[in-house]
Amino acid sequence: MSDIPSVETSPATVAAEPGPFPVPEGKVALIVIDMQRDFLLPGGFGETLGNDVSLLQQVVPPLAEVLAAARESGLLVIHTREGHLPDLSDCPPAKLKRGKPSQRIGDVGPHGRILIRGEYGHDIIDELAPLDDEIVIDKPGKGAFYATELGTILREAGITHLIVTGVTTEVCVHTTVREANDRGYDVLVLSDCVGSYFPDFQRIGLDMVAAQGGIFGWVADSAAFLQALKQPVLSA
Ligand code: TIU
Repeated sequence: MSDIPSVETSPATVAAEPGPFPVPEGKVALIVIDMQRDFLLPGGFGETLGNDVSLLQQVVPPLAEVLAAARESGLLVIHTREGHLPDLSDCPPAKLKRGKPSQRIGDVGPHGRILIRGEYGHDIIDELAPLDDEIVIDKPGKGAFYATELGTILREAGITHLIVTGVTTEVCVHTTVREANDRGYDVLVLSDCVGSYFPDFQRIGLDMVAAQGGIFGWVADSAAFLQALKQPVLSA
């Protein structure tokens, strides 16, 4: 046993609901979910489902700021894209037929074949384009863990805490948050960096995460997260 006392450090914390969310050094990843042209631009998948895609634009400026700060702080940054192989072999028939969209997955739209990997519309918007060394996960489902390498990547990187952003709040963000929570991750959703085509779902979707003492995770706005990234790591 050494006589030298070990130095304990306490991580920075984000002021969040239902309580402070720790940001332990080297254990936090930023996940940016499905900020694809197909969901944000007119003529994409989101619009074919009958949605007003302009509602999602407000997410872009705060998320761009969070992305820049995460890169500067050295957080692991992971982007996801929802979509399918050109032959649709990874698209369940039920998903293909669901709803009454004006065009279906795989049909040709103004941004290429809708929700198909490799097409212009499937890729991430220019404002949030991944850097060459950042991870991009292609997922066939709404959740980022289902049928992807995300769990392995996080485990191998020693990640325990996730900052979740992207679209849409009640669909791919919620599904991913629930998947992560069941796998033992602590998850913080940034309220102004997630967006929905439905204002009521946005509000209630966020409430659902942090209700019951944080049944799925924590919620804070981007200002609180950016503030925490500036906090020094304190020695106890
Ligand atoms: N329709 C809708 O709100 N969302 C999706 O289909 N996918 C994602 O949320 N990414």
